[in-house]
This record gives sequence, structure tokens and C-alpha cells, in this order.
Amino acid sequence: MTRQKERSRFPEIGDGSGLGPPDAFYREEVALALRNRGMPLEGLRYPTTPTGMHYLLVHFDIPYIEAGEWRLEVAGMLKKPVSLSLEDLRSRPAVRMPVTMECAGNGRALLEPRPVSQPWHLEAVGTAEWTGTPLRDVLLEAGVKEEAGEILFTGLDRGVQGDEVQDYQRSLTVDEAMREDVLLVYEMNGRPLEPQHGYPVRLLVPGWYGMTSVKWLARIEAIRGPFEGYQMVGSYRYSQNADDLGEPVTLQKVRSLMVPPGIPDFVTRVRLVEAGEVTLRGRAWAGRTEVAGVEVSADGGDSWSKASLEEPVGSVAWRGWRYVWPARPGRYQLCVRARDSEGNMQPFDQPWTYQGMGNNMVQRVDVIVE
Ligand SMILES: Nc1nc2c(c(=O)[nH]1)N[C@H]1C(S)=C(S)[C@@H](COP(=O)(O)O)O[C@H]1N2
Ligand SMILES: [Mo]
Repeated sequence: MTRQKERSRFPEIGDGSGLGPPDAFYREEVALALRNRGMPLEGLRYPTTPTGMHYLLVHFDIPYIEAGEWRLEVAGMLKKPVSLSLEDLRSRPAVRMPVTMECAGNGRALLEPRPVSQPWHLEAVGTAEWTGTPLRDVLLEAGVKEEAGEILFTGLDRGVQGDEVQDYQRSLTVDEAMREDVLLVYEMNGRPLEPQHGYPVRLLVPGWYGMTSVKWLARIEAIRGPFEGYQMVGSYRYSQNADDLGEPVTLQKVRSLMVPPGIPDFVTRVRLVEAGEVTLRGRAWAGRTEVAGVEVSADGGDSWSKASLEEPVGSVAWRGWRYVWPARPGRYQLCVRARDSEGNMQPFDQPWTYQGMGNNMVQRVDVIVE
């Protein structure tokens, strides 16, 4: 597995290093941020995120799809390949579950130097109630042949990334694809998927970072593998530079966020809070493992206090936390960190990676108490 480096046909952004200057964003990054919205952090108040507040990430263009003409081809190393309509999928057994999805690039824009890409700060997360049918049963009926090692998922969106013309494609091992909670999803929060979220059908892989949940599904193929397309080998890697392949990005890491308390300054978002007992609240999640504890600091991380935890919203969804902060006049930096059931703790300083993937550093919120 190697990555081919050629001179790009597309203009370079900035100095071409792939990294950006601190605190000044390139026009292209701002344009990407306008296409790909984040969840405003006050949206953490909702156990499940209203669809219009859920974060959004689209690499290329949102494809225009007429559901009547759409079909899902299930093909490749199968005993019985099949072509399914939306109605076929809707008439199969349905599962509805809340799932916390997070983009692997969440927090990227806080790194120094900053990888030039979608400049997420902390808002690339959301929890929706997804309805679909288990992929497992579709694959069992189609009969995956012994020699197949992976299932390849292809979206109807097409574009250029890393100078490579491509369909959006990701693969999973057959074992991962056969997990009971991997769904072919056609509803989000009880309504047909909106175009930007993958209408008419997307994949949902609970516990993985979002890139695995391929939208606008066109084709599901049993292959020998490993699939080495751009979204597997060129991107979603924990790498240190442009030539370093690094390890693949897979499952979500533990993370917590707080609803910024009080009221915001319009531009800087610094918070103004009234002195007294302030209930801080937010959500924490840990992919396939559990959130074991959440702690809050009001002094920029010098000392920490335990927050109380609510029940998780679902088996692979976030859980609420709260902490009563006795706020006295002054300036503070509030921080929150979570620990998972395997003992992993969010880092205070983020280990840097070239693509800015899998970040889970502690959130910091500047507050003035009056
Ligand atoms: N076909 C396709 N699927 C895709 C993407 C894409 O660009 N094309 N983006 C992925 C990424 S990186 C993320 S984080 C999630 C975002 O899903 P959402 O926009 O519904 O929140 O979709 C994933 N599935
Ligand atoms: Mo993503």
C-alpha cells in the first residue's frame, strides 16, 4: 500500500503544505464550512438532535436522486446477487435506534499547525434516531461467499480528492458489516432522509467515526479486499506527514462537550454568566465502549470535580452529564473531560496528526462571571 504523489491539476491553497496559519482561515476553508454545517453546541440540550441542527459533512456535491428510479445493487462475491428498491427495503423488518455520529475531523481547526480541510472546531457531532433494516439479513440472504473478506459501499456522489477522480467509497470487513446494529437507513428522526443526509438510503455503522456511514448508497459489493480506494488509504489515517500512510481511523474515541453557559458575545462567543450556582450540562459519548465518568474544571484544568451522569440515550449514543458550579465574579476557563470504561481519558493537549483525525481533546470555554 503506497500513496502516489503527482503534481496536482488544482490550485494550491496557501503555501501548499496542506497546513494553515493559526487563527487566519483560507477562503476555501470558510466556503467548506458554509456547505458543511456543525451542530451549535446549545444543541447538546436535546437528547436527540433535531435534523436541522445535526452536523453535516458532504465531500463532493449532494446527488439529486429520484427514489422511484433508485435501486441498491447488492453484488460481487455472493451466491444470490440482488437489486433492491426503496420499497423492498421499507418492507423488511425495521430497527429504530438513536446513534451518536461524529466526524473524524471534529476539532481539526484547533490544531497547530492546522490541517487545511473542513475546519471543524467542536461541533461535528449529533445524535439522531435512525430507522432502517439490518444489513446482516440482506447479506445472509444473498450468501456471502467464503473467499470474500470485505464489503464495499459505494455512494452516488462523485468528485476529486487528492487529485483522484472517485466515487465516495468505503469498505468494512465482512465481520464488521455483519454486526447486528449495522443498518441500511431510510429515515432520520422519523422522516425520510433529507437529501444532504443520504436520501434515499445510507449506511449507518454505530460506534465508528462518520465517514464509514456511506450516504446515497448505490452499490454494496462483496469483495476479496482489502479495498485500497482514496477514502481508505489516502484519507482517514493517523499520519504524521503527506508521505506517511499511518494507521486507519476507525472507532470513535471518548469525548464530552458542554453547553456553553450564560449568554455569548456575538463574535468571540466568550460567555457572560451571572454569579451564583450555575448548572453546567452537556453530553459525553465513547463509541462502542461506555462513558465511565465526566469531570469539570473551572480553572483551566488545574483541578477537576466529578459531574453526575444520566442514563445513555441509547446503546451507542451519548449520555447527559451535569455539574453545579458555584460561580464567583472573575474570569474562568471551564473545561470538561470524560473517561471510558476501558480507562481512556480525553487528552488536555491533542496529539497532532497531519489530517487532523480522531481528535478528542478537552473542550475549553472562556467565561466572565459578573
Ligand atoms: N457518499 C458519501 N457518504 C458520506 C460522506 C460523503 O461525502 N459521501 N461523508 C461521510 C462523512 S466524512 C461523515 S462525517 C458522515 C456525515 O453524515 P451526515 O452529513 O449525515 O451528518 O457521512 C459520511 N458519509
Ligand atoms: Mo467526517
